Amino acid sequence: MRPLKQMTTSLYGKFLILFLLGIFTISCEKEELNSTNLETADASVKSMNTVKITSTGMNFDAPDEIPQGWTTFSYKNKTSELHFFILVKIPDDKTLEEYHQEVTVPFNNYLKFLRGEEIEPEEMAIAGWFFTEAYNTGGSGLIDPGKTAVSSVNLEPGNYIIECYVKLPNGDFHSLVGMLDQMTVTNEVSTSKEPKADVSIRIDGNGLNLEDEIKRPGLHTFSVDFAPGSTADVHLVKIENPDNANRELLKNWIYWGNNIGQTNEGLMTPAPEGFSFIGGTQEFFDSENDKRTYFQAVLKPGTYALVSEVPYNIIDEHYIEFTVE
Ligand SMILES: [Cu+2]
Repeated sequence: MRPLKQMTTSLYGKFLILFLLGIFTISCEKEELNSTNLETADASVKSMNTVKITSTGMNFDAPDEIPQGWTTFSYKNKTSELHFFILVKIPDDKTLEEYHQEVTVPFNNYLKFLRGEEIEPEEMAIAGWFFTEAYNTGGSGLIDPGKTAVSSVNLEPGNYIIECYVKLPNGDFHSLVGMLDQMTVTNEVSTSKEPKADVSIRIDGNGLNLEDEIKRPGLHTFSVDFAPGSTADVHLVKIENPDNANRELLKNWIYWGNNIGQTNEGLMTPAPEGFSFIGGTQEFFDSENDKRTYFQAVLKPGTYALVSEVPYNIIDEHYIEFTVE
């Protein structure tokens, strides 16, 4: 969920549609690789400083409190559906219930409105504080059922929401039906160190830039630098049959606001076939400073794409393929 300040600092925030309609004014340090056959870093991160998050259904099982500083999240998707998690830093006095009632429910109603349902304006009035006082601070990329996504972020003390907004086949956000949790980052300082990367990605006004060649299979740690104001994230996708794959299906599906009300609506499951989602990182938004996150993945020989959740009209600047030999 992208706050207004992101939209005002970027011409194409993830929530540009909301802005245009203007109806919301009311408002790892130590990893072990068990097997080179692993598609992701499943079970590869065994560190005392790793924070585990697990989904067993439409839920998040996460700690209530973690220390501040560098944190590596191991997000295990033990469901039969595709998910991700995003961390949203919210004001200290806001509760999980308030976020649900004042952000998740009206946002979900807004989607229904865009699909042509009759919704009263007050039913889709997202709270103003969400646009001015909440911002995204990392999380995982999309991760397939049975897989684990590993991502790292440097967190400040505060009040955080954990959320997934993939959509059910009926159009409802996963966050509406339980994929919403709250976590406090305390003043205690994590002993974790910043990860070391072997692949660098940068996201800026030119899009998604891959700054290193990736050729060898095995475990890789990706750093992702976000230029000030950047709202694009990174998802790592394996293209199972590169000669036949329909990339257009993926490029249309990857953004929540694409094709609303149509059969190929963005982020609505099932995802297009032929693509395996194996992690990545959500963006860390800052209007003034560069921010960096990390993610890990185990690559096998094959063709992969790095792609951001951005509207279709700018997807080509946010889409890069590479081949592991
Ligand atoms: Cu989900």
